[in-house]
Amino acid sequence: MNRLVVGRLAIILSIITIIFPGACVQIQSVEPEVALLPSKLPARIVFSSDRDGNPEIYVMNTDGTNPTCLTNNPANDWHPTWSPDGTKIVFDSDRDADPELYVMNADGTRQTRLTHSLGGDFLPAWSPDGTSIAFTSERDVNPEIYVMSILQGTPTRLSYSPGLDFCPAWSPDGTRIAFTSDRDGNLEIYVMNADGSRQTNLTNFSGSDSRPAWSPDGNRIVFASIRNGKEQIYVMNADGSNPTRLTDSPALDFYPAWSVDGSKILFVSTRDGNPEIYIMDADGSNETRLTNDPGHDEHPVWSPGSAEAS
Ligand SMILES: [Ca+2]
Ligand SMILES: [Ca+2]
Ligand SMILES: [Ca+2]
Ligand SMILES: [Ca+2]
Repeated sequence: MNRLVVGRLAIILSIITIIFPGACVQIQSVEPEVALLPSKLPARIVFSSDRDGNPEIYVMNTDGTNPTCLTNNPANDWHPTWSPDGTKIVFDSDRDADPELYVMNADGTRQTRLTHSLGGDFLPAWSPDGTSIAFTSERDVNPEIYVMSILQGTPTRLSYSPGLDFCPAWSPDGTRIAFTSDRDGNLEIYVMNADGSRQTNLTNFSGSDSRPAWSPDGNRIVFASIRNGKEQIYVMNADGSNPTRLTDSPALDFYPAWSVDGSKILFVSTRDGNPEIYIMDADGSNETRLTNDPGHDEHPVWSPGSAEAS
């Protein structure tokens, strides 16, 4: 499914380039409302699903029960993730023409647009200290990684490669950002300092490697890779060493994400006919399906602050 993201980026890139050459950028500042204390809220999984006709943002309990729709918009509402205190969800939506970032309370109220760029803005990731949101944008034509201050709303461009640069993921200490880039010929996992310096690749395989996510202790990165013929879930040390395959399904496995205590990994798989969300132990054992509907259930992210299922 990372390939679908890339395809989507490429398609929108073409459209934006044709319609909005030299597109200007205007950013709306955001009220700083994120508390930095650990969440006392029960653990939830946020995800996107088109089970009701078009992509919307949902939350469910960590055992898959009580799925609840938070958005109700004919547009594509995608790529949700949590604020560090679990009280807010940031996501992207094309409800106002091209994809922009939006934030809402964790119950779906107060949906507020964050970006006003004429290029698509995608795949947000909230910094661990709550002050910034990293994201992917086509505002400068080519997909690049940006980081935007919550206080000032001013984005800073972090990548400058002619290839695809997307899917930023913060290290738990906030000092580094992992991301995906094809700057060296095919999709690899890269890491950089949070200011964009020292961009280096962690993977170097001919197949696509994408969608990095740091373990809560910062020691490992889980990712999706096609290095063995079909997309599966892998984990490696944070320095790129010891890549290890975790899933071996007959279908595609992608979009991995850690539980807040690092003991579990969420992922999406098509093994049962359409994209569903699964959970497994961090060593790849005990794979369990959490969703069961004909729609595309994707982008699962575990809420911060609580390890217990509600
Ligand atoms: Ca929608
Ligand atoms: Ca680029
Ligand atoms: Ca690769
Ligand atoms: Ca499904």
